[in-house]
Amino acid sequence: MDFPFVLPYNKRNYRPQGKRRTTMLYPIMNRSRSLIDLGGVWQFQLGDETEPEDLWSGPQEMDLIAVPASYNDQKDDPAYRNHYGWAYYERTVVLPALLCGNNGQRQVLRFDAVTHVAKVYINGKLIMTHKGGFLPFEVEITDLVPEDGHLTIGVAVDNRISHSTLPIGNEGNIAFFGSDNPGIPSVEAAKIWRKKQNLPNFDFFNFAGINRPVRIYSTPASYIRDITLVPSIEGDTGVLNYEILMDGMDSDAPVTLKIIDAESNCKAEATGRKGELRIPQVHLWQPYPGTPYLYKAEVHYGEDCYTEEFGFRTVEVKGTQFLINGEPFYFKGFSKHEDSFFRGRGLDLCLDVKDINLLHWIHANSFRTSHYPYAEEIYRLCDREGIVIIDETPAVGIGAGESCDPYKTFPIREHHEQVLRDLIARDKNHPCIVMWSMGNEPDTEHFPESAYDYWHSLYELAHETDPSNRPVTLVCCQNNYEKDMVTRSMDVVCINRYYGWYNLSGNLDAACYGLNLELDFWEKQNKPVMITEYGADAVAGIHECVPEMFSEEFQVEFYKRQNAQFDKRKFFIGEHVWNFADFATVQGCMRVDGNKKGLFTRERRPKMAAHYFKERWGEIPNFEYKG
Ligand code: GCB
Repeated sequence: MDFPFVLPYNKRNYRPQGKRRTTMLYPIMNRSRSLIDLGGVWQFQLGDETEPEDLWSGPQEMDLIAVPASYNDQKDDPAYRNHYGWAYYERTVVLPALLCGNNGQRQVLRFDAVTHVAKVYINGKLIMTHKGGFLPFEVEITDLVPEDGHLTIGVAVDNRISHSTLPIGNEGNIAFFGSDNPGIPSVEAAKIWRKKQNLPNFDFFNFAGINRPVRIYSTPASYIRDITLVPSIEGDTGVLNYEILMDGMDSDAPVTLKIIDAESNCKAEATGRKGELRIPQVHLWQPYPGTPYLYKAEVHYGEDCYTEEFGFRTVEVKGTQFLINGEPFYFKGFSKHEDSFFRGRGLDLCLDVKDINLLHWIHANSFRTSHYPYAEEIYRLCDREGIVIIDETPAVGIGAGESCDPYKTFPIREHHEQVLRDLIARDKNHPCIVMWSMGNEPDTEHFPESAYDYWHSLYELAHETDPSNRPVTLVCCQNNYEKDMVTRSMDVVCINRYYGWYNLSGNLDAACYGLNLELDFWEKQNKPVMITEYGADAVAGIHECVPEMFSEEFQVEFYKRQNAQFDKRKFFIGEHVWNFADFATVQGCMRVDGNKKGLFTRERRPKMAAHYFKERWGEIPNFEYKG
């Protein structure tokens, strides 16, 4: 049974744990919708593992905390940085009179992402619970807004990761401080140093909290709930199949749709919730430096209206090519992270704009949202700026070594399916997205059949769910590729490889040998293949005449040698460097102040390798690189 995603709160249908319906429009302000941003300084207190009650009393002594942002680095306190369990946020606002009372408007409280579990309270009562730290959720609060407009919003946030969360945390949550091998002969003596903590099965810091905006928006009582746009191209005509979902009070008002071009001309219009529109001499959405031309779909329904931008572009896998608008595309770019000083994983629009400009500077045309869905704002920027995206779920870390089949032991499938559906529902209309990645580096080697069953049902789900039926992939780790049955069955083979770094460390001759052996294998599979991660840590400022690991010179040499191998292979359709920038991760003996594989430092200064790639990618066209 499919319960409504937006839960109008009243006693009859109060269902905080209800299964969610996966449609949700990005919140906008226009003539029919108001939008209030609740970003700012909230009150905050760390909790423990105790499950919060259904009634909110509001923690007594509260710290200040900025929203949106992760809480971990906002105070120089190990309790913040290494927190394990719940944390509490609270803010009281007074809504304007025109948004209160029975005014024929719905008020909706929307969270763009709370990491990883959120319990939301309004004026003391629990109204919603949401699991999953990287996708939006919302709840209708119309009946909860009192006449005087006072709203106390409480949010309890749980940052614990486990085998049942995405990303995956190692079960047990008990670790020896500093090392898994304490070097203390007596286990009993060593236990003194054990402490409960998150043990990520992934290599990025487990930043938590209200990481993305919190907003209250209004719609008329009868409203547009979702818009699906499926553009295609016939000759020089753009064909748009569309479907509009409406909800709220019963209304027989007609639905109308207008297509407006970038010069504000109406190019086509239609009435009805579903149909097809044709636009002759259509302008295509092309990756930069082509023109990422955008149209607007303007939908009216009764008193409501909503405008969604979209682009006409096609994506297709044909033989060993990845075609955008019918031409073979070469991916030049990065796997990235949402990561910055102080904010952690918090939305930072200035950083997003800076990163897009750096992508242009270095002549990149694409990136992957490793290892989770990013904030909606970056996709909107990429639509405008012509940057191509591979959009990834937070399924990272599904693996537990050769003695444990994660697909039989991790209770994750249902959540994974929900996240995949939610991701596609959120992002389906973006022209910048050309492929879905179901996850990063799961175990596909030790239990090849279980892995195949698991990933193939998700693969089919992704294809069924995406109205535009984009290609689907799974990003695979350095493994025994001869045993792995999943990777070769994806629409595009995406491989993360660390020849010369984790494997055959420092020996670039051997690395090229290993890489070429593997490329020979892939050549026979008759699929497009791209590298979605390869890289070497380089500590900015370490220079050497004879390049050795961790120096900037080694990082350049590493890439030069491997790129030369890729250039020889026609089926090889792209290179995504790991990583765009240095980033924070779990402390450990392999990491010096974070992961240093960035081409840019965490503060976005270029290393030598950034200059090397700027030159290389400046000479590689988006299309027809391999003929
Ligand atoms: C990988 C992971 C990525 C790590 C990277 C590394 O294979 O996908 O999350 O950060 O290697 O630097 O070790």
